[in-house]
Parts: sequence; structure tokens; C-alpha cells
Amino acid sequence: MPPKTRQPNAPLIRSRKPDALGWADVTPKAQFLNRRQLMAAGAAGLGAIAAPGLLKAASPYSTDAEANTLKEITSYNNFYEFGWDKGDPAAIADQLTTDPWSIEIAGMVDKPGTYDIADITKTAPIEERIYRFRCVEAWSMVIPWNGFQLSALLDRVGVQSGAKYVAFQTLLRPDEMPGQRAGGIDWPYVEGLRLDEAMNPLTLLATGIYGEPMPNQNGAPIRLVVPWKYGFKSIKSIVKITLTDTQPPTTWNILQPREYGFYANVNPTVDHPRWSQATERRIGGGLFGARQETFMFNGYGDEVADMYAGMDLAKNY
Ligand SMILES: Nc1nc2c(c(=O)[nH]1)N[C@H]1C(S)=C(S)[C@@H](COP(=O)(O)O)O[C@H]1N2
Ligand SMILES: [Mo]
Repeated sequence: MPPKTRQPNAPLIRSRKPDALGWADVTPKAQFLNRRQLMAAGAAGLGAIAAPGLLKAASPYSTDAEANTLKEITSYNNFYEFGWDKGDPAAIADQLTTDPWSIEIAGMVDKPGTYDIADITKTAPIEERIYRFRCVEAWSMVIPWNGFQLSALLDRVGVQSGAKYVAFQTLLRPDEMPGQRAGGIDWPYVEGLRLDEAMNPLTLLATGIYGEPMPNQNGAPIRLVVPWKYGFKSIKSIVKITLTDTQPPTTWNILQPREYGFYANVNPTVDHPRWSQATERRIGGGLFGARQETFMFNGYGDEVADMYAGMDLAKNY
């Protein structure tokens, strides 16, 4: 059977009637949101009646799948700068200083320079996008990100003709990131996208979760989110973005090229050399609901499959 590319449960436009919004829609969030945020989240769920100044109406790019709780999203993390255990980032990432923060934008752009985070976040209105998120280790979550399209920032700084890739770099600060004092990874963490992938409307620079500023363990103050690729492409705590004409090196590919490629598109038909990618364990999914089918491009095929037409995705894994 060919892999499904259509999102299983995410119509492009949400069509729920107001009275269809039940307890199940708000309960997982309710424990963590204050009243104001809950009203905003409710309004987003209803589509049309978002109050001014709060989160905007639901994005057509959002999934209807039930979001993980903030607790789940902030307590089961990969952020190797803080250790190899899933609990390490939640335990110690609060020691990272995220203010002041700036991003250097370099390479083949019209307006290179060092941009303060306050300036960066003014690039475009912050919106909520509820995305599926699939780790290469075959677990997944559904995360309500707040952020804006990377394309808006790239348009703003002016990508020069001839640029073909975007390279990203995480903060290097071993004083505050004990994982960077240990071996194993060649720090800082680096990632990259082809320019068309970076310009795809699904690709976000995220600055928050559930309407809260980005928790440190999730990549404060600003991180990439590329929902059709394995989680390791979504680099955290970004300090440098470089436009280039050559494919940039990426951390997991450097570490283990046979297991982690540059593309890292979610693909249930191409197994990791050491495990299957056909299914995934939804974090918080309970004993019986936890194991789910994995979809081609994580269910975002309608939006991204064209970019890989004609490519052998078993070779370009
Ligand atoms: N700088 C940096 N970015 C990173 C990582 C990391 O270790 N360091 N881990 C990646 C991996 S493997 C995953 S699955 C996601 C996890 O994001 P989350 O903790 O917000 O769920 O972050 C990605 N970005
Ligand atoms: Mo991951």
C-alpha cells in the first residue's frame, strides 16, 4: 500500500460548530491556562470569534488532533545541551540566560546584521499553529506553537539570488549548558534546510507554546519548527541564520550519517537502521491509544510532497 500523504485528521479549514466544542477540546489545556488564555484558546477553536488582542482565529494549517498538555510538552524533551535524558532539560534548562538575545543573519542576504530578538519577533504577527511533531525515535506529540513563518523573516532580510540553503546555529554557552562540556556532539548544534523548505508556509520560527513564552527546555527564546520532518531538524535557541549556496552540515548527520540524513522527512516506508518508522508512540496517548500509524511527511504531504517530486526518498533520507 502506498503511504498516505493526506493528513488523517486535519481538514484545511476547521468546520466545527460552536456547540460541537465539548469538554474534550478544552480539558487537557484547562489545567494549564489561565482564564484569559483559555478564552483565547476557545475562541481559536471556534474559528471566527477570536477577541481582538488575543490569539487569532484558528490557523488553516492547524491539526484538529488533540493537543498534548503543556506538562507533557515541557517534561519530555530532547535538548542535548542539557543532557541525554528526556527529563534533563526540564530539570536544568531554566539556568539558561535568554535575555538579552539576538540573532546574527549572515551570508547571501541584502540586510545582514545582528538583530535583537524584540526586533525579530516584530517581523510578522504571532499566530497559533497546532502541529503534529514526530521525533526520529518514533514518539510524537501535538503541540500548539506560537510563532511566525520563517519566510517572513527571510523576505525581510532579502535573500540574494544564488542562495540555495539556510543554515541555523544554536547558542554555544558551555557555562550554562553542561551537555556542551561533555563529548559526543560537536557543538554548537547546527541544522539546515533547502531554501524552498525554509520558505514553505508550514515552516515556523516559534516563540511560545500555549500562548506562553517559549519554555527554556523547548528552545527559548526562539526555535525552528518543521512539522513534516523528524524533530531533530527543529533546532532550538537559535543565534545565527546563514544563507548559503552549499548544503550546510547538520549535527546528527555529522554524528551518524548512515542513520540521519540531511532531509529527514518523516517517512513510514524508510526505516531507521535500528528500528521501524511505520508507527509512533503518542506521548500521553494512554496504554491502548498510544501506538499510532505514521503518515508520509507526518501527514503534511499535500503541502510539501511537490518539493521532493522525482527524488529518491530512500536515498535522500
Ligand atoms: N539545539 C538543539 N535543538 C534541538 C535538539 C537538541 O538537542 N539541541 N533536539 C532536537 C530533537 S531530537 C527533537 S525531537 C526536538 C525536541 O523538541 P521539544 O523538546 O520541544 O519537543 O528538538 C530538536 N532540536
Ligand atoms: Mo528527536
